[in-house]
Amino acid sequence: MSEIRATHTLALAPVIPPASTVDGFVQEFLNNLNFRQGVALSSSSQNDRYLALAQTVRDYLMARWLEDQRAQFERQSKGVCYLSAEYLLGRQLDNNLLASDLGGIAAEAMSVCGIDLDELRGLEVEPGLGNGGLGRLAACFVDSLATMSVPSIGYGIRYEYGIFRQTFVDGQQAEQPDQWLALGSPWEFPHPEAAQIVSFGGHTERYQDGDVERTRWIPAWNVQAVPYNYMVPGYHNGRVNTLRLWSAVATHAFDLRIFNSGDYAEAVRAQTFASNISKVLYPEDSTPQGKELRLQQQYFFVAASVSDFLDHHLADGFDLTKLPDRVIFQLNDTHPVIAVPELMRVLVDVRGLEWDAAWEITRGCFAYTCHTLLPEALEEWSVDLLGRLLPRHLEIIYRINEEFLAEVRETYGDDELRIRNMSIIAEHPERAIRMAYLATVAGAKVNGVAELHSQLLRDKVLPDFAAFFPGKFTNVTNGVTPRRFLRLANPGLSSLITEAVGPGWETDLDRLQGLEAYADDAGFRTAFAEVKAQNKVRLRHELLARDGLVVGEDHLMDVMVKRLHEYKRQMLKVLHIVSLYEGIASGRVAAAEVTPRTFIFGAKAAPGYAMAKRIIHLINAVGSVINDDPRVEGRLKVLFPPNYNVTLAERVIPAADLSEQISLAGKEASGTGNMKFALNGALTIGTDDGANVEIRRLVGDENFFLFGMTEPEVEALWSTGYRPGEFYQADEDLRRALDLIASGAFSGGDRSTFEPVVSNLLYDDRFMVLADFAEYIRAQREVDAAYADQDAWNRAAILNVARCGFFSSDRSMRDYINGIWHTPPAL
Ligand code: B1H
Repeated sequence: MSEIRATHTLALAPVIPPASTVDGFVQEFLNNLNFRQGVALSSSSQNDRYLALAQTVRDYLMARWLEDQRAQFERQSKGVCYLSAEYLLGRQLDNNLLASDLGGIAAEAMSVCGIDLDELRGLEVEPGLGNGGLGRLAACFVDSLATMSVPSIGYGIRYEYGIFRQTFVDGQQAEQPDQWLALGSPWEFPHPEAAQIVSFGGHTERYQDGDVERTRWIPAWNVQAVPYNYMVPGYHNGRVNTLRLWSAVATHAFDLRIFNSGDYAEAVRAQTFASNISKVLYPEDSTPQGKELRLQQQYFFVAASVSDFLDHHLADGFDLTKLPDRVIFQLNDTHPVIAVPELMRVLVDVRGLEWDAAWEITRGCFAYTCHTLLPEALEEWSVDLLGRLLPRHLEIIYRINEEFLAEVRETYGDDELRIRNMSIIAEHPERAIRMAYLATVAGAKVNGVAELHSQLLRDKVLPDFAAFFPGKFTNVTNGVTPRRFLRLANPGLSSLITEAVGPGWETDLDRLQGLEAYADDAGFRTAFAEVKAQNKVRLRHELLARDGLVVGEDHLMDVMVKRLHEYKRQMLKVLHIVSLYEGIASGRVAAAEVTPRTFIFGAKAAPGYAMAKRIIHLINAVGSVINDDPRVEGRLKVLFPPNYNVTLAERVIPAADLSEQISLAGKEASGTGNMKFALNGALTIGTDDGANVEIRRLVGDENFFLFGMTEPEVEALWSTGYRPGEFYQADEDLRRALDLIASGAFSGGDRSTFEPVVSNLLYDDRFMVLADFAEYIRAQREVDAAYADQDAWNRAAILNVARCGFFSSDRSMRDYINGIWHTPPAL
């Protein structure tokens, strides 16, 4: 009896965080080192120390985390479930120290223990559970939601291997597995007791339930989805939200037929393959491959997430018809869209609701964000595959489509062409489910990620849907978290900003406007330039230590970092570099006349994307020739540090003078790197594409280097017939640059190495590199001229910072809340 009472009392006792003092921190750290790592300080490895430090930071956050989970459950107010197959989190230690305001105490505590905090920082392997912008956006959003105290859960997949580690072998990309979990993962909390069972395959049956006919799914196999919780601390607000990532584990319900046949090993093998589901992130950014395992991943995580929410977050006896007032599932692109038929299945088959009532609920619970316009990126699943893996879901999709098309007929009559165009089922080249259409039909709202993109989505990609669903389409321009990408990444600039506009801008980025007045203050400009110079020195040290690369001193830092894709046009940048080099090498231009520039590339190519990999090879080849040619006199450097990731971004972006955002107009949905650069005081050279449009409008034409065709001009050129060869013939600089590549100058005389790149540009050039070349070179000359006047340049850079507060992901979250989610203000 007394034992029970004791336990009961303990359960009610608040969790006490360690004392927020250096002593308190040291004590907790040593406890963790001793009792969790099982080592003494004197004999601990750096990894032990890193793990114990991480555990200590966690301990400080724990009380708030547990309290926020409890309060969120009790309040039962409307919250957000962000469904994303990717979260590109970046390192956690520094972010969590910053959010909890423990940085100072931790640094002192480590020095008391004779430990260099910087060294421990360097040990953390970032969780790279995403490909690029889409995954990083999800990470910025959960950061903002926590900072704004919005009740929300991020759901995703705990890939055992995140985005591959890139190395270069003879200048060519090689991929290594990303073993981010190998040395322990102190930021996660597994909860096997909260596992969900996720089923696949099999068939469906009808049965009578009283006088209603119902359907049941008889699956063929199951996996367990085990959740791992991650803390998402808000910035200085004591709030800790949750990111819940699912890991696949075999169920131990052996297939009895195989088991009874005596083949024990086969029975085990058949089961262990289940754990492959969360094994690896698909490394294709923008070109989904339609692989069966990928559909398994998608269904796996959304089925687990939907059930998790319904089972564990709703009060007892919750009236499911009220679900749209309780939760919104935000679909991060089409990857989680299979959640739509899954919720229908659960409501109808499991919870016994009528179809119409269930559809009413479902339509109120989802909203869809589209992140692309590239036709090849719009996911479709073959009916054959989907029917085999998820037979019940296929039936549900058919019925959704049937009823939807009946409504379309009611409006437009038997307009068969329109009906074929709007059908969720494509008929050619094979019957397939158009996931974007399914999301659009089901979603309460559909949004693009920048103004231009949302407009093209509405007018070009889904015009029939926009006409049919007036008011459904909207825009939310992307944003980035100022905590990670300004405060953490650029402490020098952060201090300057705080001195100028006072504290608090980290959570109210519009206050950067206060910098505007300082653009005309010569003292401030000098201080600003000094910060940029220091950031360049920091990058110089980093690249030397990391990769043995040498950044040019006092160079203009010209940076293009993003996934390697033809539409992003790294080739345009290469042609500019080769053109500058050709001028010097041919003796037409004196090296001394060239603005000293270091070109920095960072880019991973999808492993199966041959052209992208050739372009990587070419960049490296161009770099090794130019960097070693004495005629260049060290005035041009081409550096390509391998394995660009969030950690490297945090070093490179603050050091940049020039941000390259040069995609073909109409192709880059938004871009978010462009925002990070501008906020760190780089000027942009860019096309009228994605969020560049909004950046330029805000910073002003005179503080932005615009070039290239607009989207309507691109369309016009296509429709009149684009012949890249004509541009080649007409432009001598272009001819010289391309000819130099074709000559084998960058491949030891071998003309075949880069021939496919050159002929692709000459004879195909889908992304119109040659058409925009002349304008790009013109704009780069303007850059050189502008950079010659350092004072004016710094002024423009300061204005970029001052005018880009709009691009905080906090603002994006406010736009989602006001325009899409309608969640009540958080307490
Ligand atoms: C973006 C993707 C993407 N758009 C398929 N689409 C993927 C598509 O694994 N896949 O198959 C992975 C990623 N990623 C990016 O989203 C856009 O290209 C950027 O312009 C945008 O800024 C970013 C965030 O909205």
